[in-house]
Amino acid sequence: MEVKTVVKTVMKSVLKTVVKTVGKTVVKTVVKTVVKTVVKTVVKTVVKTVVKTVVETLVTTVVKTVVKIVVKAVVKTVVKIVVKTVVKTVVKTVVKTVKKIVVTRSVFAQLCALFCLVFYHTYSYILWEPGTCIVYGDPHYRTFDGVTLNFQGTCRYIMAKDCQNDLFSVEVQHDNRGVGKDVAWAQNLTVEVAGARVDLLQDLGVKVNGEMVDLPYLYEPHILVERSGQALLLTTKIGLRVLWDGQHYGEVTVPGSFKSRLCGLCGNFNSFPQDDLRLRSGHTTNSHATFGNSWKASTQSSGKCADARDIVPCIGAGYRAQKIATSKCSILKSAAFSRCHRVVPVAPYLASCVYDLCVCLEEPSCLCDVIATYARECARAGVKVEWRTHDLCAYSCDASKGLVFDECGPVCPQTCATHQASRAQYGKNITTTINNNNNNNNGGSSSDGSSRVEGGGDLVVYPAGQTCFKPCVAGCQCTADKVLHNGRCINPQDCPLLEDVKLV
Ligand SMILES: [Ca+2]
Repeated sequence: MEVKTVVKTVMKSVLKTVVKTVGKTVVKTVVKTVVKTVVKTVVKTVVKTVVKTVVETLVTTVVKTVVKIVVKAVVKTVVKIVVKTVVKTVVKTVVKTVKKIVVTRSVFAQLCALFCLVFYHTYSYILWEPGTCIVYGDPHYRTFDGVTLNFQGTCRYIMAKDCQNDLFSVEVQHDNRGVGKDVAWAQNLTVEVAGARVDLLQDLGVKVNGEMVDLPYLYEPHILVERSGQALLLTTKIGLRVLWDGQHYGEVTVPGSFKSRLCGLCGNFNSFPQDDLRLRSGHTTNSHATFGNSWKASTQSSGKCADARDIVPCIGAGYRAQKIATSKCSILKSAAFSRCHRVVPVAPYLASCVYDLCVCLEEPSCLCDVIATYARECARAGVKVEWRTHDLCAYSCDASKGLVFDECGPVCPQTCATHQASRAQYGKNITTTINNNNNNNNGGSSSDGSSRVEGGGDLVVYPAGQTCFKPCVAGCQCTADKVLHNGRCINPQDCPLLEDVKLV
């Protein structure tokens, strides 16, 4: 029992020791292995992760930086190139386009101007639009193309002339009327046409080829000179018409067929005002005096004639005179003329008015002449202005003869002849043989067609209004129900029977 127990105990102890030792070794080995494995794995994993992370980060950063730098450089270069190219292209294109536009516009403008020129001239020529040049005051000219000219020469000048075919010429004599030595007025007109020389003189006298004549006067068959209101009216077969008021105002009207054919103080009638101050030599000038001097007529009444010079009368007249002149002329800007301001610019007439009054402040006719001229231009443009008053340029008409003042009466008033002609055939030209026995012209104051006609020829008269292209003239007229006969207004039924009326 004892041995068994001892053996058992020994065995138990041996076993315990063996198990303990084996277990210890196994555990040690296992633990060692496990730890080793774990550590190895952990280290491997950690190292791998760390290395991976480091490498990854490194690579990423490097790549990123490199890419960033490269991209930046590329972008910078690309942008630089693009901007440079774009700017260059844009500038080039803009310059090219602008050049093209400028050239195109220039060409277009030239083509347009050429077209307008051709169109304008064609238009003007087709319409045969007549042109009128006037002279008034001391003296001012408004040329066919609308330029206002102040010219104080005291000689004889070519006012208007057909310089291409020499069909007519109108000369104007200036004189200074004893008012200052540097100023002048139109004194008379001389018309040469169809081989005749007609002088339209002061106070409405008329000379034909040097001889005084009575009115109406027919120079067969080309020229008719007659009284028209308070003026002389010369009409010609070629369409030239000259009106002269016997004092200071004259107008020359020509048909459009004379366009660009004229020369003289009235300009060249080519529809361009810019070239109106053309000297006889062909050059243009800005000096009114130089221009006027170049158009002296070949024959001068006093043999020789001094050149005029450009003057500004208001400078010499002084401040007070200038102030009064401006004040008196302001009537042109008054309400009486307001309707006309829109159709006839008042500025040139206002300037002419002040200019004239600085020369002759105390002479009422100086003011009246300019205002009347402006009113006449208004009437021509279709605006009738009643501007005269009892105190301002009053006009007296002989009421005992039935005459009344009309600011805008007919240029060719109704007479016995025109009345009879109108009744014969309204609207057609007629020829009336004048009764030479009915010669009762009281000093040329009648234009009724019943007066003597030099040469005994037929006097061409017209139904009223048919050939009087001018809108109206200021003067003493008959009332609408009367006709003019021998300077008096009579009832049409009281007219003497004209001998013969026949159609042309
Ligand atoms: Ca011109």
